[in-house]
Amino acid sequence: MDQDKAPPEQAEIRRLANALRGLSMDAVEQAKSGHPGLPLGMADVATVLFSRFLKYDPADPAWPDRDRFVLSAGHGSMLLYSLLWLTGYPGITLDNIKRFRQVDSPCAGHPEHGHIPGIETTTGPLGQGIANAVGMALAERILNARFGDDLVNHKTYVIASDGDLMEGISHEAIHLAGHLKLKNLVVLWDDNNITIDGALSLSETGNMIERFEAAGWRTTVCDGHSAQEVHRALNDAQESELPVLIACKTVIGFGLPTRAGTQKAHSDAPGAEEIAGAKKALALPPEPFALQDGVLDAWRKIGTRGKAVRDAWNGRKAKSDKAKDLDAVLSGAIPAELGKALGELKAKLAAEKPNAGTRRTSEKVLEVVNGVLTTTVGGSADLTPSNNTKTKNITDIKPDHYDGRYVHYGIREHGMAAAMNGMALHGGIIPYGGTFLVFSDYCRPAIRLAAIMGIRVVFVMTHDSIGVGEDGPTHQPVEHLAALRAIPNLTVIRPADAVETVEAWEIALNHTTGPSLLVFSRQDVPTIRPAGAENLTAKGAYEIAGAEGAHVTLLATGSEVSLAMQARDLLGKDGIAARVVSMPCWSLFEQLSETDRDAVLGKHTVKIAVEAGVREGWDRYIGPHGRFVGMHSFGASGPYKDVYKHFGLTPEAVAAAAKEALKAKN
Ligand SMILES: Cc1ncc(C[n+]2csc(CCOP(=O)(O)OP(=O)(O)O)c2C)c(N)n1
Ligand SMILES: [Mg+2]
Repeated sequence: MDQDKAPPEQAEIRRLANALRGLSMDAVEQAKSGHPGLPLGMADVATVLFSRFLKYDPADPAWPDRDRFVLSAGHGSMLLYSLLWLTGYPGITLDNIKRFRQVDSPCAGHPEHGHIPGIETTTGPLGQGIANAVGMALAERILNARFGDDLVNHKTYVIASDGDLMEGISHEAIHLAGHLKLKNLVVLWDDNNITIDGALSLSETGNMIERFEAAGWRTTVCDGHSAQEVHRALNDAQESELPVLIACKTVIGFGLPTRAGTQKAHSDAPGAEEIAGAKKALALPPEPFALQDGVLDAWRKIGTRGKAVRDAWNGRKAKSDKAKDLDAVLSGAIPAELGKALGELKAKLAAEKPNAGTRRTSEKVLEVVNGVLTTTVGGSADLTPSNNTKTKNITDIKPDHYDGRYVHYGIREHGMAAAMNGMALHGGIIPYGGTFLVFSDYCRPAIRLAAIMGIRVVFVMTHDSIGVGEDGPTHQPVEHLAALRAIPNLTVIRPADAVETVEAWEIALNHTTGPSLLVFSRQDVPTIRPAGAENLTAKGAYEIAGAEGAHVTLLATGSEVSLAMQARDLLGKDGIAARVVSMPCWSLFEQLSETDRDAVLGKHTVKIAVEAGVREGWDRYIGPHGRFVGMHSFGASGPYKDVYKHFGLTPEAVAAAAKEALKAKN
């Protein structure tokens, strides 16, 4: 913020920073676990940032035009908790800090979004935070293009450690940010030359500065313990046309008498002697959690410096004719109009009965979605024509041109998924992005974090089985559905046909407390579901074809529902009444009452599950007398119909399994 152009006094910054240091080391000591090294090392940098540059107001932590601060190196969580408490954020007390890392404290081992206002994202898995920040910075540019500098103009600051920048995801994130020229992104690298195993030289010889420059960043180096140098670097970053890396040369565990500068400072309680020595050196009171006189007041005053800026923003917003639109966009609300439009599409598709890959129907749905909503931002990790994620009514986002709604993420699945998380966290955007289901493994850590955080992100995963065909086992997911269903709070939906595809999108867009992962087929599937206003996919599972006096229930998902329908016909010809249950979403099904679940599953029938994936999870539904027809190995290369036959995924095999199960039971 420009009222703070004058460089700060070293002594004043150090005094403030030492409060962060004192709280951090005492909390770790008390918990007998945690990571003191980063908070002690980066305290001076963080103090300059929070006292001179960062735009925030603890009185309104969710103020939309605030700068975002991401502690990518989440192990240094005590730095963030100390900053939040000292600057006066609600939702955190000194008592919480004293109970750092205890189950009743919001001050968890690593920062968790939602625990305390001001924790912009959940970090800890190294590299995720910096990639989230790329998404936040991109979201800011997109909204800036729409609402202008008066309403949207803020920065995203990141503290990243050596580990953050060594992780592969950082490569994807850094290059994406450089390519897109995200000038409002500033990374403060804790350049301390230490990781857990010891000196960085054990595992790294590359030149980080050159690496960032090669990716299109502006770089600078500063002494992370010099208030003036940090101030100069941050000041220079303000008007950059490129994303900025500031290498902050620091001493890990700054102040600890014997551990400073060594890997011993990274984690663990330093012990009474180290702490006593550090407190003496830093002129801190010896008692645990005690602060120097006047320091809390000074920090609280710092916490009020954003108020005037926020007031000015509120003033501009009050006068703006875009205010209403901005509020609507930031609310994340889905207009009722969408339900109507999707209902019409559903009726149309049910009447037309397309024989098409669900990925193709998904594009049709998206065409409607992107026409009604203005907040969806799509993308793909270089599989746009295969994922069918780009619709004709949206245009590309390009460097310096952020008024589009489609991101070419490049072949960067992990970076894409984490950037989508960042966009969702920023607010004002509903991100969706695609790749092949088999490469969900490349996104998995970010998907998991989206689920932990409970944010609305839509992962589009096409080419969902051996139905991929000729590309062979490397491209044919078999274990992925099971692996993704195992992630708590992730809504995995594998629609059977065009009608369920519409319903799946409707669920995903309206689901605001967690990510959804939509699984679409490459190969054509017939439309089975008749028209009907009710979203049956939202039940998780339902009877799609009944049978009078059924002895057998065929449970299937996705493309195997039509296979089960054919098996049902075969069984019918042999006088065996079989019903078919489509199970597009297990986690939604689990939310039904036991009675409803029993009714859908057909409690007294023999159950046969059919899915072109591994068996894991299905036993819960088929019970001891059931059979599973699916994959028991990786797939194979060949035309997809031949591959299905090769692995015994045929209507005949399903019918035979049903007969065998019936015989064994009777
Ligand atoms: C993806 C991931 N791998 C491993 C870890 C465990 N871990 C935590 S910090 C760290 C590296 C420590 O070095 P650095 O990032 O430089 O942090 P510093 O010790 O300087 O604070 C590791 C391997 C992790 N948190 N995330
Ligand atoms: Mg380090």
